[in-house]
Amino acid sequence: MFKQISECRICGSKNLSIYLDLGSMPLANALLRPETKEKPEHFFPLETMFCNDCSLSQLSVVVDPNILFSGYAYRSSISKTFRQHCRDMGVEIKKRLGGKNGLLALDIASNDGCLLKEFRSEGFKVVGVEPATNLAAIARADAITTFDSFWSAKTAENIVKELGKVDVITATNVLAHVDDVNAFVSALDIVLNENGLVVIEVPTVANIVEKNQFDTIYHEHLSYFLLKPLMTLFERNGFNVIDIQQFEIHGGSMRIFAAKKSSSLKKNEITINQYIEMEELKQLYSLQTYLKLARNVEKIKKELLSILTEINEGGKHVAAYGASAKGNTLLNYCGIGTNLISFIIDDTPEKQNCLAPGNHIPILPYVHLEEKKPQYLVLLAWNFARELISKTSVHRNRGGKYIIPIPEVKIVSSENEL
Ligand code: JHZ
Repeated sequence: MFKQISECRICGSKNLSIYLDLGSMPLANALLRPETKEKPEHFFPLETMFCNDCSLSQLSVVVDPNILFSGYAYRSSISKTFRQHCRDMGVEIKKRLGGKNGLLALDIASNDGCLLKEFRSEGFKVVGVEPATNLAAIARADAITTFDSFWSAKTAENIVKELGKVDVITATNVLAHVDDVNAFVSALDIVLNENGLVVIEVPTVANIVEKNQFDTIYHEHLSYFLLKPLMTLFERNGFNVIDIQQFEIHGGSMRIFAAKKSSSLKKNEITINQYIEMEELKQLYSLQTYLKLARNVEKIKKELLSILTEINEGGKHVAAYGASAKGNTLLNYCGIGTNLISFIIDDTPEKQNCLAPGNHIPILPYVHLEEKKPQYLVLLAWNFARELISKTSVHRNRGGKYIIPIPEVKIVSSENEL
């Protein structure tokens, strides 16, 4: 069901050092459904390693992707913030490609079609690739052509055969999920037009170390990126990284733009060099920087456990919002179960009435927040804290508070205190 990694997935180096061990964990999205909740859960080691040669952070194991992604409960379009991010991306990319209508956009791991819908509104023709059959079906119901498969050279060839080459390829929050990243990038070459653009978005490991975002470490995320190893990856496979942007989404992400080496698209040397200098300055190419994460993670665990225990002992009631994958790393690492958090609210229909993996906290629809009136809500999707606080006026107006676990445990009463 899983394999051990002994070589860096970008550069092949064996010079890898473990810097954080989160113990044995269930899969972050392996929710227990009412009909399967008696089945035994599987636990896998969760450790991060640093490549002392190319600086890529990566897990020490790879769980079979068929187990992780064939049916997938995460729907990109649940968050208004993410939908807006996709809308802005459509506008930005159209501008970069000269503002023409009718260009063909391919989205890899297109989920429920969240991003492609926005591209379509901008006048693109669109096609998605999505291995989770449940999500591909949602996109197709919205008339988005979707290939039901993992990204590979074969999928790329099928697209060329059926639709021809594409003008832009987007892949948001997927590269971190891929084991053979070299095969992933080299397959882009098959389907992209000569002057086409590749746009990749990934959360950055800089935020994990600086903002203690250890909860974004889970078995789906095999790699944790910096710009430098990404440049190595693209250059090894016929591409140049030509620009980079930074966004707050998902706790801090980078968007890189890549083009074929033969392309006439211009490289934004200044921005790229400045970004690399920033990574150097923050010592992100040094193992020592990553080793301090373990101490901070332990501190968050202690503080969160102590706050939750105190509140519960005081007779108050705690629930959570957002049955996020990262929430499950946080809860399971800290050893938090129904004794401390009685339920988790989530608006994703596929997650409701399931139990969260490992901790078995029930996941319930919004209406339970109104019925059960907890005094505290732990924001497990702290990356959407503003959106979640803003939509829970019912909780706020009766004096309910929010516990934000990351980057430090903090209790707030409103968005203004974030
Ligand atoms: P959210 C996901 O991780 C999955 P997760 C994935 N592995 C990835 O790479 C990262 O994103 C980047 C719910 N919610 O987005 C929806 C509401 O119910 O922080 C989600 O279950 N109502 C592909 O799972 C969860 O919270 C709302 O209004 O850690 C958010 O999960 C909002 C805003 C969210 O990512």
